[in-house]
Amino acid sequence: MSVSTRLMAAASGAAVAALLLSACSGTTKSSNAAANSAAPSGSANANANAASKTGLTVAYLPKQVNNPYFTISDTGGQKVLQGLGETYKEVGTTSATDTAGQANYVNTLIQQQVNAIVVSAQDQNALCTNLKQAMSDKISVVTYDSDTNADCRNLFISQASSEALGRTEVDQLAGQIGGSGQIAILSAAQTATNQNAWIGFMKDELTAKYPNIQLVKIAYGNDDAQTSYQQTQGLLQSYPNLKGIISPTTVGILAAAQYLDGSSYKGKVKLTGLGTPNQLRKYVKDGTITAFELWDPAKLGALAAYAAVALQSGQITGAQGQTFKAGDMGQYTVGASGVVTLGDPTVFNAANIDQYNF
Ligand code: RAM
Repeated sequence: MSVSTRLMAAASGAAVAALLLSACSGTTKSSNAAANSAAPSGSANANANAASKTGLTVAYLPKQVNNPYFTISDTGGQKVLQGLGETYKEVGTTSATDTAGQANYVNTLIQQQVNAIVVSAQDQNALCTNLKQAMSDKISVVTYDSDTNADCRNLFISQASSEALGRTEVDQLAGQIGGSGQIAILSAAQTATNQNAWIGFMKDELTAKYPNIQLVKIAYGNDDAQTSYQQTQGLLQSYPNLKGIISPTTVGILAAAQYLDGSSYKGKVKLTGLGTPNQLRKYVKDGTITAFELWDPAKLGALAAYAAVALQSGQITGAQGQTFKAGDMGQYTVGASGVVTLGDPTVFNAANIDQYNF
């Protein structure tokens, strides 16, 4: 089923089942040298049948630690790691725009000689020097959720195709506003690799398919609830004819929903984007939001954990075509540029949202 077909089905409320595409602080390690000895990340040779190592320390460094989305994703990673006999830890900044802070955390993890770093980058370039140092120290570097430049990590665990996410969000909103009028985007941080990739495809989709829709502004709420709320308010004040907002961030869409819900724009200005079902259920039920989408963050964190262990165990090195097992999630293949894709996102609406609990 094509992306546009899927979205038309979503807009009409029909064929919901067809949309449910399968997506669906620890301690410092003590035996780094032993754990690293047979698993040179980045080398050409992988042994898919090598035994998985135990006793590894895998550190998660999300964009920000106080964001419920990352609590879900990292808890997913923690469960996998504990089940495999590894040690999990999570560190990170409370702000999603503290790139210097994120780089400092990488340095600390290098000093602690963790075996792997799983990181959602606040900025595509800012961590590169530090992450390259980590890799040269034989620490496996797995980006998840938000990538760095490809040469700064071993693998990127991507939540879904960036192109599909960007285009489907535009198609969602276009269907809801009747294909014409002014729209805005409420994003996260201006440097966020993932949001910027999605926005690039949103622009493409608008140009290709919707000549009567004008993107009047991209606002940045920095994945901060208050800033996102104020930016939403500002959009409505500056553009009184605004028909809709796309917010491709769980923090942004929640803040925008809260603002719209308490305003005279509720139900009139359409809102879609990426959010968690538990945070947005109320707004779907009261008519503030018709439909939005997301992947299961816990599965994203879990897949990153399996990938980190596979790298450290020498089962993969990050080269295209290599495969690794991800427990009951099945087998995954490394794609071009070291990207492993989790799957297709799910579109949530009034008909299916109660089936999800995250
Ligand atoms: C926020 C973050 C994260 C993004 C989700 C959709 O929690 O910006 O990086 O993937 O939204």
